[in-house]
Amino acid sequence: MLVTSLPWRMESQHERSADRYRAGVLKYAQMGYWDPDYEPKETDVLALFRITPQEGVDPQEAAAAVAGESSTATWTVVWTDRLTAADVYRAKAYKVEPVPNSTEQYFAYIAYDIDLFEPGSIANLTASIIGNVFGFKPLKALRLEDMRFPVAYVKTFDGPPTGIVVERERLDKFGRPLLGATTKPKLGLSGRNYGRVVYEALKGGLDFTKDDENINSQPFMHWRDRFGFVMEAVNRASAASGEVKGHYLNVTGATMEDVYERAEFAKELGSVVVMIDLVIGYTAIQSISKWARRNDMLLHLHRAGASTYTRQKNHGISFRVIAKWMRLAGVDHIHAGTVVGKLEGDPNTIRGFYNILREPYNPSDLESGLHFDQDWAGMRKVMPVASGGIHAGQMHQLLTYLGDDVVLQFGGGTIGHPMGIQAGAIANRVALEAMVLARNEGRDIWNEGPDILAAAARTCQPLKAALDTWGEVTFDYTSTDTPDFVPTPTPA
Ligand code: RUB
Repeated sequence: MLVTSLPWRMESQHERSADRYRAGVLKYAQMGYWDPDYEPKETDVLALFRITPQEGVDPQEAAAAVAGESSTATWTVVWTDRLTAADVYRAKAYKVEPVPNSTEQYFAYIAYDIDLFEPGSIANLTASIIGNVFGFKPLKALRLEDMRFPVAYVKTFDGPPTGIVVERERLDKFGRPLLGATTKPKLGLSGRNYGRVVYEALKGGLDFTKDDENINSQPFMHWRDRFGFVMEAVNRASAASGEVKGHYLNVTGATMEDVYERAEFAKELGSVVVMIDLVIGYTAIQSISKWARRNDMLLHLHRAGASTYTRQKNHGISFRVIAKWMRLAGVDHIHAGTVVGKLEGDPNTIRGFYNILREPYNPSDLESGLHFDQDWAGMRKVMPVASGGIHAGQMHQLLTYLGDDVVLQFGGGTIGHPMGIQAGAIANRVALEAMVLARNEGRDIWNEGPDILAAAARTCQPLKAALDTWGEVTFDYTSTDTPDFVPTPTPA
């Protein structure tokens, strides 16, 4: 028996057993990937998976397999484990429990030693945690529900280049949500017409306008044309209103060279913000984040593509994990849901996302889907962006659900206004200011919201027209991505 005085080389029971390293196939649990006695260390990275084992597969073995395949294991015993600190490097599934109200799903808790991960690299983290394991045959489905990052690991990332506090200082805007609009139609406008839309929306009272996720450099409008006309519009609207304004110039491109070239041009033109799409990938996001930090630029992230793997509860990755990765990777804005708009958004689940982005510390809170305590160790905060099918008539709900540190972004709800784009922006600004004032005066905006809006509309024709057009529009569908732990209502 190999004995050494170094604790990391202490041999476990698994290693001591004569059969452990005999060539052939062992269960993952027997290889040491299931350890119900393991107590996670403060420095461990923790992951919670929702596993759906195939019929006849024991849940603990399935959890062990996930731990194995997302850390050091393969399907058969390899003697080369013994050349490593295998007991340390082996991830440990340490708890498995049935998912409430489900007969076939289980929550599997897995601990990973911090040394398994390259410091400051989302690409490296994800290559382990979501690398191979999602295609593993003994599982019908697998979802990464949540992660806990130890402070020692959090500190290896720079986080958001700007953060909420500094963003507000740069913009000189406090005490209310920021307002934005996505330029519509999504595709097809020429540079000059695009600039007109931006000018009207900003002049009417919005703080930001935004490129859509799929606007890059198409034949109808090359990126340089767009950037030039947009910045002319931003500058004119700022001069006319006396406010700092911005337009998220989407610098997404086919290569990193394109991304940098576009970002540099945005900077030369004096933009305060650039935008990227999630689809550019984690390494590209971290690269442009470092660029944004060096250049005092806000970095807006549109989560294009995320719903393909975040929405369904049985397989994929919860958006709460993407939100954590993106805070570490370092973005200043991220789309995180509206609750009331056209896109997926259970109120409790969205609250969890917003807390991840905005709080210095997240205590575990099962009702909002937060399974672990997460200490952000002073990392800057990300401004969530609420966007997708929202309009002025929902202002009381938006303010109640989402609070002040958020960008409320009305695309169709600005540009589709019957009196024009500027009127659409005025309607949103007046609705917001009326609602913030009412809240600050102590009124119950949840219940009195429609009256507060109606009163403001009596002296604001654009708001009246917005309410007449969209006031009744709702998107009442059952949410897909809901928390598993919600309180049982107590009978009265
Ligand atoms: C907004 C829009 C955005 C979505 C993306 O347009 O289409 O791309 O916000 O979704 P509109 P999410 O305001 O006209 O609906 O923000 O949830 O990622």
